[in-house]
Amino acid sequence: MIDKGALETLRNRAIVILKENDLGSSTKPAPHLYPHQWNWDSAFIAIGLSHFDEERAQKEILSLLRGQWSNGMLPHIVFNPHCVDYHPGPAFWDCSISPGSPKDVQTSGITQSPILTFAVCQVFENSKDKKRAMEFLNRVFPKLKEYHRFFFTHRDPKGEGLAHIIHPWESGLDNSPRWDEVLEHIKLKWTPKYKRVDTSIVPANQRPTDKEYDKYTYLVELFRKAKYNLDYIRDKSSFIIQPILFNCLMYASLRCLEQIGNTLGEDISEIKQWILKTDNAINTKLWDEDSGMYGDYDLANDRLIIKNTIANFSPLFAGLSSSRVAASMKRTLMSPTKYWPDNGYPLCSVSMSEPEFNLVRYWRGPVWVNTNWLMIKGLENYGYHREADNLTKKTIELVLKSGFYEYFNPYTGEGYGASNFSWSASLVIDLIELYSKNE
Ligand code: 9WN
Repeated sequence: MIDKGALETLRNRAIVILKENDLGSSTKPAPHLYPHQWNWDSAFIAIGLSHFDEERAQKEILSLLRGQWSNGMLPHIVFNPHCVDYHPGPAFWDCSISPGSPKDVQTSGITQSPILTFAVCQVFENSKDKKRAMEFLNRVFPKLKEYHRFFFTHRDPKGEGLAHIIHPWESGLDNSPRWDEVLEHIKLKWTPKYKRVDTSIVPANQRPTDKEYDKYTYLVELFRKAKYNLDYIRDKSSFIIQPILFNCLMYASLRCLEQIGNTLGEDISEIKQWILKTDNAINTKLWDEDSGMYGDYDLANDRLIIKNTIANFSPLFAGLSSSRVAASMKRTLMSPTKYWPDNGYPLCSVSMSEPEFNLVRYWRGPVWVNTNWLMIKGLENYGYHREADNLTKKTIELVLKSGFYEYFNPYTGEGYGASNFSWSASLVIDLIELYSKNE
């Protein structure tokens, strides 16, 4: 059992970090490395904020919604006008060339894994002032519905119930080995011109490689040339993927959108149809019976990508797997040769059994607090309370030992990437709440 005093000190420290990273109505993910507002970060951050400042949690979400495009898309970054040294910044994205971009705020031209509506539900549930929270729901519901409609209208041209992404940054798991082969196949028709800022803040061996950054930047240049026209991009680009994690978060968010609609007495028939379609598609198109694993569908090359990484287990979070499959996923997550190293810290972001497994490099092996949090919720969904408690405890112990880092070495617990990372702070607040209830 973790000492109560230690938990309280940790919680207070987490609150201080969120206050230090507060930009007024949004929170930067980290002091230097990420000086703007990010989409799924703000969703995770709002969940933590809702435990001690529900008004500020609502503000976080409203701030992100300011960046909504006319087609419903919520961008992956809403830029902070006071910060100029980030690549790629607003001038590089140059989103004003698209008639659909918002006029009064600058944003990136892509989206990110959709956990926002799930976060809105959590913020509502945790609120004490229900009258104010109902007003908040009323205000955000139409925007959230447009946001979800965007995926079905613009990211699912064949009406399969699965959304596709057009850039690794949209996944949030940027340099995951899941897309190595797809990126390898992208031949650069010109050399992208840019200067990396990230590797002057964080050691280069903890970040994506220059080769990967060339591809990331090249894709942004391609989108800019296409004036962010999604039909054109789908036609010209070879990075068009239907990821399991993205779609599971979308599904969980849709369930919450349905719940919000019910609470407000809104018509939810369209939302119900979206839910049904996505549920079927995840368990057919993204499931591989031979390997017993979920995967990402590579639309450009018409094949299912099977790689043993943490994303595969996101159907637990969405509650989309049968209990047989959930039991097998739980065993894999607990395995000391895959995700839960003996005498180390769970969960590796890539299975130790994969050749690409790396202890330090970003999304290629290190432990992340947000993916642990997703898995804790997923294990809870299937009644694996003991395992969920154990993972909660291990995650809190990791942060107690090393601090609120962005990611951690699964063998030693050493912290990597940005320090004082906002979602590590906010989700630890949520986990402490859970842990204290269960003890
Ligand atoms: C690019 C902000 C974001 C997270 C992503 C994480 C990282 C950016 C980067 O930081 O991505 O969007 O510069 O590497 O991969 O999940 O949202 O914390």
